[in-house]
Amino acid sequence: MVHFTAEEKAAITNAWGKVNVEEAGGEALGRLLVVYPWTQRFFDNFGNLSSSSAIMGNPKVKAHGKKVLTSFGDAAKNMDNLKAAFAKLSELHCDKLHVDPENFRLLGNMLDVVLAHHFGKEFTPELQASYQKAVSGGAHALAHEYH
Ligand code: HNI
Repeated sequence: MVHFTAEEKAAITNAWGKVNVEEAGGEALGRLLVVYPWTQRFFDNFGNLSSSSAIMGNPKVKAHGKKVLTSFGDAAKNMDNLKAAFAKLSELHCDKLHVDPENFRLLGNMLDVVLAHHFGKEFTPELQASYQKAVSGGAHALAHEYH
């Protein structure tokens, strides 16, 4: 299980407070659908995904990205027990949605890109490393209830 030092927790929480979850969520999910187009098959009820501009401007992508990132942020308040924080969502993504957990890692990479854009020079290697740990911990926890 991932363990976070007090410094890492503080850095993550502090930086997260500056993230515009609505914007970053839509951007990260949009990028996932553009860069890894096979992930579009989970969202065939989202309407027009025919080009990168259609995807990035699609209101359903934005709304769903916000939902995903909001729940990610809520779980991040529970860094000492990500497994418990994500147990219900893990079951949902496994049993109902059948999302291959590899996709959590891909989305995490996209979030990394979005945060790097957003923070610029403030996204120091230390902060990025803390985030990567949080994202991979989250991805791991989300995959935990898979069977
Ligand atoms: Ni995910 C629904 C959280 C990654 C495909 N997802 C949700 C919901 C939350 C959520 C919250 C809404 C649940 C509800 O309605 O009760 N998803 C998360 C989190 C991550 C994640 C925290 C990773 C950080 N989901 C992914 C990925 C995919 C994905 C990587 C596919 C590539 N999720 C879905 C789909 C739905 C979904 C599909 C249902 C969408 C719909 O039709 O409403």
